[in-house]
Amino acid sequence: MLWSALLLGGAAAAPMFTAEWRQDADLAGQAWDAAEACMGFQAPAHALVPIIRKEGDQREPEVGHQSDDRGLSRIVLSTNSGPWDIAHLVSHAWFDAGPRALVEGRAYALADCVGKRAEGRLGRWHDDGRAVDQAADLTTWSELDDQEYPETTEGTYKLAWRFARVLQAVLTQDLVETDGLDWETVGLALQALGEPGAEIQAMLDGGVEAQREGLADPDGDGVLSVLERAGGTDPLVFDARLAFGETEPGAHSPLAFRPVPPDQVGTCVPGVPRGTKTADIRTRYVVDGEVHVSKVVAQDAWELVRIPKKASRGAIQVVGQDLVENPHCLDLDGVLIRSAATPGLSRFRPVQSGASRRMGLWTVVRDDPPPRVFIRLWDRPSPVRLVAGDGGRMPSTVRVTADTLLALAGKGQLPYLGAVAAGLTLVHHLGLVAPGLGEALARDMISNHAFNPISNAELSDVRRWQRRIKSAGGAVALIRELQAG
Ligand SMILES: [Ca+2]
Ligand SMILES: [Ca+2]
Repeated sequence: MLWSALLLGGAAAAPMFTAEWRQDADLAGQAWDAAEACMGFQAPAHALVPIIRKEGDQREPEVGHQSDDRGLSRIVLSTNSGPWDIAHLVSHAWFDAGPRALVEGRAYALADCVGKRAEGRLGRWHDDGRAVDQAADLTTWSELDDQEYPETTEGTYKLAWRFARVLQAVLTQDLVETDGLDWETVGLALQALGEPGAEIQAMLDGGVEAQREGLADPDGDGVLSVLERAGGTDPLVFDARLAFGETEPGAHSPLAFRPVPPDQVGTCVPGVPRGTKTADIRTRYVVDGEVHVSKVVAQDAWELVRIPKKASRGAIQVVGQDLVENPHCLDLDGVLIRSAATPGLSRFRPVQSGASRRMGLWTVVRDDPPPRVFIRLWDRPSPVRLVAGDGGRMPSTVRVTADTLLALAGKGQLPYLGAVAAGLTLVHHLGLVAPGLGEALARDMISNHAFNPISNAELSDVRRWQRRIKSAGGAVALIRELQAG
């Protein structure tokens, strides 16, 4: 065997990691083997690479990796560094030179591949695809930014990682794997791609806001918005084919396939077979890059479907032909209404769209998770009428003013249920979980008292609030009173 080693001469070999904690050296060795498998070649490194855990707040040496012209020479960890940090720092043996965002982003992408191969031993960095809160501009990101604006650091690492995934998607493997890749080379390669490349370049040139927007996956189909635009799909419309490689006929029908937002609240079954109250559904979701498909289960049409919390994206698929819109559950922007007994919830739809268009009643800022008001309609005599289903979080910004209410009441055109929905939503947005007030407001808003048999609150409660509205001098006055006090 000796002669073959001699023939190969100085061919790179895996380094030997040494560490005070034996587990660090073992994990680094596993990370190295996984990274080599991911990349298909060895990175330069010293034959012996020490791993140091520095004490507490000791300033020197800096946590990170060190390299010289012979490659990776040392890894410095803090006392809290975990397996994922080891995977990331080992990955820097492959990516060490060049602009910071290109180096860090590709090291993270490699560490992610390492984490996948190591099957949980090295951990993973979860990416839910949401736009990062704060970040520095990738094209100018430097160590200095981290010191001056520490709050942007984590977001910028995530942006850099996502940008590395964009490069993996559009550039040749050779180029993506080249240590020392610089912005000029990236720019030329993008230019050579024509229109899709120009889309990506425009995002880079657009600064940090354009990068935050383009390097996010708001529709949850797993493809970053800038790549969707480059590839001609809609960045705001979930595409089952992108997400799951779904090719079954009907998979794109909005009644058969619906994304489940990662808000852990649940989503309506979109469609049901005509004339039934149950739907055969399955869920599909992605955890750590793997697609999971559940078995088909029958579910009541008014129940919500959830996917596991850790899923990065998911969808419901309704199995069956001749689907109609689910009459028991309505999932509108910002409002979820479901009814165990009463079909015909689509009557709420014009109220919601009309209200948001004209008056902004449902103009809820969609922060994470989107704050939503739940309105649940039950058969009498259940005393449970309104459930605030947004986990106790109140919407951070809701533009509902007394004038809005006045305008709504003045129209006198809302269908009864719509007015109930508006009233309940309004009191919830005001921070008052008072079903009786919601219905009393609804009755006050509409001139037509042809009440629907559904009651959203106990009648005595409604009457109590009706008396308060009267003694306050009207609904607007009462709302002002309640807001003040
Ligand atoms: Ca997307
Ligand atoms: Ca899409």
